[in-house]
Amino acid sequence: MATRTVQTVRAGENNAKQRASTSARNSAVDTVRNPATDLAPATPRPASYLAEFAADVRASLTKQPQRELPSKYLYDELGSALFEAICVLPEYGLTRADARLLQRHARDIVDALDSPVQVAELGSGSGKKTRWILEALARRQRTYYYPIEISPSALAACEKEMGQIELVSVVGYEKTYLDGLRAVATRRDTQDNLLVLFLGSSIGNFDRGAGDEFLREVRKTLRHGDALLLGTDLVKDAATQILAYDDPTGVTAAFDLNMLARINRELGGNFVLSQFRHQARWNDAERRIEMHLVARSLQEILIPQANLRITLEPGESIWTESSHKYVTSEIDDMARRTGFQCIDQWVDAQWPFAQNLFLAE
Ligand code: AVJ
Repeated sequence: MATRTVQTVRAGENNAKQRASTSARNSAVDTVRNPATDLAPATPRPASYLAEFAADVRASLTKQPQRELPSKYLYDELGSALFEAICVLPEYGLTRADARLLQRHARDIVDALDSPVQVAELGSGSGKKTRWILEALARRQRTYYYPIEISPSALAACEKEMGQIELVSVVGYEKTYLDGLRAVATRRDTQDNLLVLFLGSSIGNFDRGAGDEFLREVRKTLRHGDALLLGTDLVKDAATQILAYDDPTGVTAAFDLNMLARINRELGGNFVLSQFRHQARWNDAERRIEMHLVARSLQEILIPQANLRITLEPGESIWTESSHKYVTSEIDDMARRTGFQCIDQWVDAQWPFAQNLFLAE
């Protein structure tokens, strides 16, 4: 059937017409059986990727008084798979609330926008919950869907799933949020409106100031009449929030610890994972959950490919992620400060989470 299209634009590629060839790459014979390198990415990384990873690791791990690692590096192939598992944890209600709101209000959301609408998604992951929006739009027009995702495995899964929907054409961008969005914005037809999806409260990874700055950058790529659907997890009681980021089965701990394992695999690091403990902290002043990896004993860390040697004291932590939480009343202001108007908001009844529809002013 000629109604289905799936394409991929890899980092560093500009040819949007190139067909997805993930399966061909994956089936290439891998002769390396070293457990550390067996997990190397199946799709080629841009040449600059390792140098940038090394520089980021070096800069963040040497920060004082609090050492850090950038949360975007949680999402390699294993990290993305562990995140998918987090999303089905009973304690992590966020993803289900997000999906419920999309399922229930897809029609209201798309009805607020003038046809024709093309859809871009920042950090699509596997894209499962986006189906409701795409189906609602495809009922009235052929719909172009541009998932923007840095994890090749997540992007491939997303393209496969969403490419099945009648009257939906998928062009994946293996790029960072803003690079991807700029590429999509240049490609779209002049008469088309763009709906940008930023779901799952991924905005929460940014400090509040940086979040504003990011939304302003998103706004710059848009035109009047375009829209942004922003998912925001809302403040709830501290115990519920901590359990959501430190579940009893240890999936979130594995997700967090995998960042150290990734540094060992890709940069030759010597982290001993059993000597680190995952911890979730609620920071009330900043209204955010922080994930930390706490050294159980003195650790001499060597990361040759980042040209780094550090000593971690017993009890010293590496801060790996922040998840900011919001109150519904702050969202209007956030929109106004960043060049949008919040025209609608839907809140889940079971798990406090809001879907916010912003129009580009
Ligand atoms: C994908 C960034 C929204 O902060 O809730 C889940 C990531 N980290 N459990 C979040 C995450 C630990 C998630 N975001």
